[in-house]
Amino acid sequence: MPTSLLIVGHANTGKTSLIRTLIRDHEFGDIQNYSGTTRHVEKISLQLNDQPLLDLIDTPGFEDSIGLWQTRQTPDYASFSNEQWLNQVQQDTRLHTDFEQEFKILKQLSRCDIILYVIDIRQAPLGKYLDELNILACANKPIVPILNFCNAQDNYEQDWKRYLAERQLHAYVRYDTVAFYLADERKLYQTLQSLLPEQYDALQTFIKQREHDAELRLKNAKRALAHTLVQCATGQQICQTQAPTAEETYRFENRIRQLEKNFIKQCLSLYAFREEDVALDDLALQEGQWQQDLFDADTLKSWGISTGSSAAAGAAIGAGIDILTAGLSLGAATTLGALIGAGVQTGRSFKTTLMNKLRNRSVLALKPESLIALLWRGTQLIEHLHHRGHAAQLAYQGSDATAASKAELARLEKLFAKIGQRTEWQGLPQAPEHELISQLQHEIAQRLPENE
Ligand SMILES: Nc1nc2c(ncn2[C@@H]2O[C@H](COP(=O)(O)OP(=O)(O)OP(=O)(O)O)[C@@H](O)[C@H]2O)c(=O)[nH]1
Ligand SMILES: [Mg+2]
Repeated sequence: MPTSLLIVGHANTGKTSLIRTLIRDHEFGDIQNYSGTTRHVEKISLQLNDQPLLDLIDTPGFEDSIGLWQTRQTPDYASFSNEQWLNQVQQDTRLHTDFEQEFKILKQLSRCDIILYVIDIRQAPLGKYLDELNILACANKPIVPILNFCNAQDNYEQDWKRYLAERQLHAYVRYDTVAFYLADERKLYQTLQSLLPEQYDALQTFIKQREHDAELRLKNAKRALAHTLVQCATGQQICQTQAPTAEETYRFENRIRQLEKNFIKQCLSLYAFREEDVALDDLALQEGQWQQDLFDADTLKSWGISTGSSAAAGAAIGAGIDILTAGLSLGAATTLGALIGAGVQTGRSFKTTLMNKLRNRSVLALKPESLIALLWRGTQLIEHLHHRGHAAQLAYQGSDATAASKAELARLEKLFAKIGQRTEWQGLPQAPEHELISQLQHEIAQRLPENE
């Protein structure tokens, strides 16, 4: 039998949000920034090995706990025990209209195993909340207070803790359903473990599984980013003219943006979010962020041909096929082969053909600066999704915080320049095993915190 957790609290404290975050599903229930959103009791289960382990029961919020608790003091119920009052008051048809929502909660109280009392700690512990706890205590069930909105700057956390301690409620859990932390969730399940000794092992397995799932999501997201960066870095586009046409440039830019969009889609799917949860502007690509001239000294340098000037570069190419092929990585040689529409060959005819072809061609390739921007955008997105609760309602629009040292920038530029030469990695289904890829993975990992 699954353990049944009754999620209760004042209206609008985040009860439905808590359930969405725990089940990692934004479809559950309805969430609004006003009271009285949930009007009916609704149940959903957290599973372990395809079996329900914990039933989460959402309830409408308390609206008039003060009025309801006053009935406890009336002569009708004076001689009753708390539990008797709880059962009898629900039968009183005169009260049904006044306490319609409260009675839905009371009905569940006798059926549940543990009560999770959700508190909006931006509110001080006032009388109405205290009466909610008085009412809940009548059920003689364990109560776990959830201090929700714990990331809100102005809050009454200390007051609530003091007040809860006075009621012997020491095992509270801090939470924020919008900014999610695995450690908060773990604390919740550990608290349940202490209350449910017979479920200890199952809950332990469940905690481990949640941690493992989170680790896997992070690992796969990092891997997808590395793959995307490699595809962006190595995706050179050969143009039919000396300077790329507007159409060729558009096609190139579009391809890069599409690669980033695919990465975002992969992450959304990994973290079970919807497309509307992320609203990132298109990557800004301005002219000059890619290399256009084959005789550009930098372009040739990145292909392993060292020259003093563009003119010298042209001369260097003309100087002999040996210089060209000797200095080239396999990737660059493949690109040259593709340029002349043939495989990589040697010999005089190749040199002549190559010279003629190169003079009338250009190559579009993303520059390291743009790849660094892609790396930052990617790691920021992963970090956001890793900590995004499924109750969050605002779309992620990116972040500007990209503090990087000069040394880091130089290191990344160098790394991307090297990866860019590996055009043989273009189109591979995943980044290959290689020292450069390990370095890239290390750079990504450095910008992302450990799984927490
Ligand atoms: N920033 C922040 N917002 C939250 C948090 N929890 C809930 N909210 C917001 O608070 C509002 C109310 O959340 P709900 O989950 O609908 O609250 P509820 O307790 O189920 O409300 P009722 O069903 O009306 O009783 C929504 O706008 C949520 O986005 C939180 O931890 N942090
Ligand atoms: Mg609700």
